[in-house]
Amino acid sequence: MDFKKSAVYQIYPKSFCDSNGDGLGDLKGVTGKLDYLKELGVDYIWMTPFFVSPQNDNGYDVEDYYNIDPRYGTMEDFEELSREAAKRGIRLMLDMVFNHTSDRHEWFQKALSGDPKYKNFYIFKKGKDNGEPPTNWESKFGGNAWKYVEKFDEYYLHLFDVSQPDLNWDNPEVRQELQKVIRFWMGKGVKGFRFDVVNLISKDRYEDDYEGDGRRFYTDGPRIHEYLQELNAATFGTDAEIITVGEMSSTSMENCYRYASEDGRELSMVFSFHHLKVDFVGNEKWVIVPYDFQKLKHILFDWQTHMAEHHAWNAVFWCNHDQPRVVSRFGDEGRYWKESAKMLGTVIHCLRGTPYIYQGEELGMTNAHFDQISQYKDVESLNHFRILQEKGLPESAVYEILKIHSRDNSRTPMQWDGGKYAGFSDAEPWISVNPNHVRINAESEMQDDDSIFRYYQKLIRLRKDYDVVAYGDLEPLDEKHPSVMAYRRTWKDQELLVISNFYGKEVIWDAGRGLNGYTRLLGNYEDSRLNGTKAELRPYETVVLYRQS
Ligand code: TEU
Repeated sequence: MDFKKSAVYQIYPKSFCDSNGDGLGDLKGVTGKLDYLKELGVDYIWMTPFFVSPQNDNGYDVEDYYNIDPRYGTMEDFEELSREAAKRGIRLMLDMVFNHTSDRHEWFQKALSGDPKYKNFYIFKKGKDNGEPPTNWESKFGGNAWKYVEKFDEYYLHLFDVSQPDLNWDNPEVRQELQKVIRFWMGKGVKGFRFDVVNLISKDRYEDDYEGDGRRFYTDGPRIHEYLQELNAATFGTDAEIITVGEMSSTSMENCYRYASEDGRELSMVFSFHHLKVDFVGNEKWVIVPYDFQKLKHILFDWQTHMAEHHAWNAVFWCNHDQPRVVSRFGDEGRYWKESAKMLGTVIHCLRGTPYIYQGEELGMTNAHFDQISQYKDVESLNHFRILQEKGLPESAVYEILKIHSRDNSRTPMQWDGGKYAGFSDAEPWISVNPNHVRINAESEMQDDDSIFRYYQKLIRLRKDYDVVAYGDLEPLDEKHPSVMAYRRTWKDQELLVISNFYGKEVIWDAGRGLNGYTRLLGNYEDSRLNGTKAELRPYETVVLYRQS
């Protein structure tokens, strides 16, 4: 399967579909929805971790890489899912969390018991003479990144939660153990792997960071390419059918040229996040500022053109289980809900790269807007609820921030129908259902020919039908325009024009060239108003034009 023509659908199993009435989604739930995914037209399903885990970070804290958490089902359930998916031409992509384990992992338990072999699986260091932790690095989830262990009078590093100790990749035994994990799942026929925060595995100097939170000392570290090439050669690199994607935290484009180079020595493609920080202040996410549209375009275009120049491949996306819902973020979840959801989908799906759809995005699911702390489940949100108040923010202001930035916004149950628990479960779900499920749900989307779901089907199809969508180069058009994002893709004799209005106001966009002679492939209004060199765009209007010379 050509990954350049494929679309990947991300499933957060805990929130997708509950088959056994315990309020938690599970593997059988996913199997039961394969026909839905086939109808959508996706080629791969990326499943976030369902391995044995205490679930402090919803499975990104792995206790056992070889077994399935009983809350999600059994190995038989996994095998059934894999078989049933294959019957429908869908492949599975598993999520490998290799930067850290759970503190309940056998390796860490042995480390804590004092076994030197396993202590060297993790990163233990002495504190400073003044009694402070080894460095001032901050955990991504808030607070210092080191935890003191009295027994050793040492600290261990945890870039994420305190229950997620970082593995020591400089130890070859760790690397070999992790290779075994990949080979095990390859043996089960898995044809895709996503590597969690994989550019953080090569730590460099353990020094205080006086300019930032420490990330420059552990991001895209000195041995990162060596480690990825080794992993590739020892595992998935032996099977040309396998596709891989690396989640690259605060990465640089120069490194991504190598991570995702077409030479195939490292990974097939990368997720980068710079375009999703345009509503932050620098790296600070816990603030409320309008998103910077110019910056958004600039970053997307920059990555598009430079990655192509360097023969490297992007994963293209707006949404995942860590991001707020895009229609609430860059669209209009109210009056122009449908138009803006379709426009945003169009922008991503017509870019150069493999598109990823996060569960519910194809229904136009919106942010949760929770306003009680009991509704929040995410460790990062719960930590910041406290941290922001300690900084002096009133509780009401903290809620306003969480409503915009919390990862729980994307983790509410999938909205299958308008029933009590949205058709997700018969029991009360682990996290509240968004009340708008009575209006926004798969059942009603499937019945409407003009729905967001039907539109996503077309977007996925476009990439398969038109080589220019899959392979074409990209050229930004009128880059500085205040409200329109436009680009041209070209491939051999094919040309595609994608013109999108990101705002709720009509605008006339001057293409500077004739718009005649193109066929309209897709748009989110009944027709398109093109006149000579001008496109008249209604609120959130998008249009995809095609021509073959
Ligand atoms: O996320 C990595 C990561 O750094 C961010 O997504 C982070 O959670 C967020 O931006 C902080 O504001 C990956 C997983 O996708 C995430 O779910 C895990 O919690 C994290 O790694 C740890 O494994």
